[in-house]
Amino acid sequence: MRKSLVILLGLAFASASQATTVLLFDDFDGYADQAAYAAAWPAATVGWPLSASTQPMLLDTAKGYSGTQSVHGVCTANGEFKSYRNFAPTEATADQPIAFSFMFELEGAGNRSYAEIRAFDDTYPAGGLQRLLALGVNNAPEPLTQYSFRTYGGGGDAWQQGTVARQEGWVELKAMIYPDKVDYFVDDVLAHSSPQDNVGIQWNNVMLGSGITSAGLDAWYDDVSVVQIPEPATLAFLALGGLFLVRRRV
Ligand SMILES: [Ca+2]
Repeated sequence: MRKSLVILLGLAFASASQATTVLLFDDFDGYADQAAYAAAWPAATVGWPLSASTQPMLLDTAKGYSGTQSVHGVCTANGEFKSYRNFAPTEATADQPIAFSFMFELEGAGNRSYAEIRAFDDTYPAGGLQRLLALGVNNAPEPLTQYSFRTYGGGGDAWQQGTVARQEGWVELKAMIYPDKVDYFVDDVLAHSSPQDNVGIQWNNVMLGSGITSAGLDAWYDDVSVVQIPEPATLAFLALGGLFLVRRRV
């Protein structure tokens, strides 16, 4: 039985690693210079009512949560500093939700710095926007002391301030996307939850930076990640399947 248990645990871990799909990950430590970064994360268009962005975010060696590099940018005027990257279109299901996360550090006072995950009905910049989730800080609603979350489309509740206060240093912001809701976390503490109908929605894009004036606030981004992960119930089912196989063989 003990041997079976060891094999079972092994199968469970194997199932977990096989079932987790990395859709996008970047620690920004592999780029030799700004041009190399900009080739992977081009400038993105800033939406209504603003004009097109003229430059991507800035690669910097001043600090990194991982390694020595991250990206940032202070927007002194609308239309500055916003980067995008596309990934394979993927739907969040009940068994396999999508986790979008990144490390985030605020520097100075102000608002409107965030990263987004989006779903377009074609590959950006083509296609229409279907869903948008933003995580960071925003200048509404009051109070402006919390990390902020925007849930756009599918019955989402727009910009809201979460329950976790802004703080100095790096924090992990994460959105867990399900077919019927989005849960937002700050360092794994649930900070907000919004309903959202995501059935049939294919997520396919990440945006770094707001691209709109931040009143001097700088924000740093590192370890940007989009993964599709199996829920514990799915893992348990896979583990039971593994146990069944083991028992058949002994
Ligand atoms: Ca890094």
